[in-house]
Amino acid sequence: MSHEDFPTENPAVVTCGLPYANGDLHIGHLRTYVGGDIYSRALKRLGQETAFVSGSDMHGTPVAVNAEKEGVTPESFALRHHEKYKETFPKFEIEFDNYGHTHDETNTELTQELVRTLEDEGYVYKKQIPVAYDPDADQWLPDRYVEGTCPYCGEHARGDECDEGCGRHLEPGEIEDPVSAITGNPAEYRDRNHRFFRVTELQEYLQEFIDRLEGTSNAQNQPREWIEGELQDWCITRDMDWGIDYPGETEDDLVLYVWVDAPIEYISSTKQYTERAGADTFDWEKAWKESGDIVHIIGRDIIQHHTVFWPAMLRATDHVEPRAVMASGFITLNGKGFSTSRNRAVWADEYLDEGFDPALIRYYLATNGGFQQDVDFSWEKFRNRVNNELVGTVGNFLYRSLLFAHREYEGTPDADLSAEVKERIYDAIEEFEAGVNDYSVREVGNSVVRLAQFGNEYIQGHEPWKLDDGAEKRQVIRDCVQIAKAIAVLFEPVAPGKAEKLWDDLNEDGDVHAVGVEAALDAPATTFDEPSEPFEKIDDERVEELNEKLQARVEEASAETESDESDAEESADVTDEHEPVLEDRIGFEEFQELDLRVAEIIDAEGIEGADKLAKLTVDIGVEERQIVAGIKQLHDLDELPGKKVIVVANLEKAELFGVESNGMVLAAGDQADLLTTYEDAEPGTRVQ
Ligand code: B3M
Ligand code: ZN
Repeated sequence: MSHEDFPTENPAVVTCGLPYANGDLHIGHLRTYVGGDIYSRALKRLGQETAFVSGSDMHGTPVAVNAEKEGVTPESFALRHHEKYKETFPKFEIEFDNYGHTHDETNTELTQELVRTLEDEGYVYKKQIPVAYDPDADQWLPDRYVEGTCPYCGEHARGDECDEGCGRHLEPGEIEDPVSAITGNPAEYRDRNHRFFRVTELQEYLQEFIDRLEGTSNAQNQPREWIEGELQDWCITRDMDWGIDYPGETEDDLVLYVWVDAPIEYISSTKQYTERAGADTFDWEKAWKESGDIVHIIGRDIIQHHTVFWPAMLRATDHVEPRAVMASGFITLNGKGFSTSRNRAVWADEYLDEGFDPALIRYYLATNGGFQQDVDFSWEKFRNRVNNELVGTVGNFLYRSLLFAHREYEGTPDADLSAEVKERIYDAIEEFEAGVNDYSVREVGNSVVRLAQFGNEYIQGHEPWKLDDGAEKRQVIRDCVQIAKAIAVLFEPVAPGKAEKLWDDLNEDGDVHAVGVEAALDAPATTFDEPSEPFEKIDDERVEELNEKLQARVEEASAETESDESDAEESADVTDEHEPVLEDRIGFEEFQELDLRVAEIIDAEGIEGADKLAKLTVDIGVEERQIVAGIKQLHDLDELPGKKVIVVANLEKAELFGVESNGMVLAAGDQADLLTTYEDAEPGTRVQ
């Protein structure tokens, strides 16, 4: 069964993964929220009834551990961060219809109700399991309180997640060689009674579900190995004080595992929206119990929770299953991880304090790569995107055409829209709509930039400034004003404040945040004032200053934390230096032994069971080759066919994950930036 395209008759719910209320937000955190906001606004522009909801994740060890470090209660600690998030998101124009938190009454009640339903339906059983315990601290060690070795991949992992290795969710008792994160001492395993959710009983359902699931391909594909292979029942209780109490009597005073009540907040938050806005505006019960189109937007590290446990829970409690999961890649800063403890981050507050408009970072995060690709942020790249695309393409078109229209005609000249431009705007609307249906916020943004690009070519090609006043000149300017209006409508999801200002400049009535895409073709207002320049260039000195500030902060923080080993959370190197050049030189003849060729990618698909590997079919001019490359999570594989790359054609054959690799594709750096040709060398051409 495939889903009907958006817009549908159903109420849609767009959700963003709940941020743990445990620290400051940096721009890396914003990616999923910006993505979610753009996606929900785009749906609304298509006329889809939509609720955009999220909330703070208050429970669990990520909060408890940090509160303990500060010596405050988890509740006051989490509430403080919750308030801060609630205040920060709107400053980035991330406007949830409801932003709640997991510790509020709505979520506490709903969570307990759902768990009771799970019990009533026979999905819960009691089982004795070994739980890590720190005898020195006299404390149980749930989740992040214990570290050790992942039983699946052998990497260092924390209690409930193999965060440095295979990324799997780990069940209590699974981690090997457990060590207490409180005292650093080896932990003991002691037997405890816990409650389990029979996920395994839903295996068949999950197999069908995953075939129906839409969204990004990582979310559609990664879960298959979990669902088809080692599906496990899921321990839903923890030995902690902080959390939602397990409903009813339990002998051991258990709370629910944070991953039970966290996704339920998606429902609770929708319910609060209905309670505030009325069921006529949005009916949460219809959305979650009858016929909603539910779209979850998350980071790719929590795919398993959203494609296995959560749908299993929804199914067992008779709720609507997710229609799509969009899982974003990670963000790096100058090619390396963000590091909170090393102050190696661009903080959300800092960005705003620098006076940058939210539209710029929204545009950057949304369009710098496909949603599932990793994105690198640097102030240089940021400047380039802003100056080239927002200022050079979009701003340039808007300002020059509207200024001309204002000066010559005090607004829109009297002429009908040309068929050519009408057609082009229709195409832009279609591209925008296709972006939504392909779950690509990048395409939503790019549809507008391409339209602006067309606008620039159009005005440049017709040179209205050289024309005498007459039908032709009026026609060209009339067309340009229409393109500007279409940009206001279609750019609203990516740059809501800028769209509003443009709408105002165009002297349009009504609310650009409420119109549908059709408004792009409605006749523009006949008069308008002198327009403002929508975007400002960022100059090189500014970039230098920003880099210096960042560098100084990192140095300061690393001096302070030199002896602090507690930085496992986000491993990052402090310096930005590259490796020195190898000292051993090689002769030209040695170099010539490498057969480097231009190749064209014909097909690219992920290799099942391998997180990082993709199988590429490439045309190297003389023949087609199959090459395995470690780029699965770094590139949108669907976009690779047709791209030119450079391959080592005479590398020894190898076999990876049972797949033969006949050559190697060259790529630069951790992000596997693929090498390509500057002009149009044919496949098969030797690189020398
Ligand atoms: N609070 C944050 C994370 O693991 C976690 C998400 C919950 S979504 C229901 O990324
Ligand atoms: Zn692992």
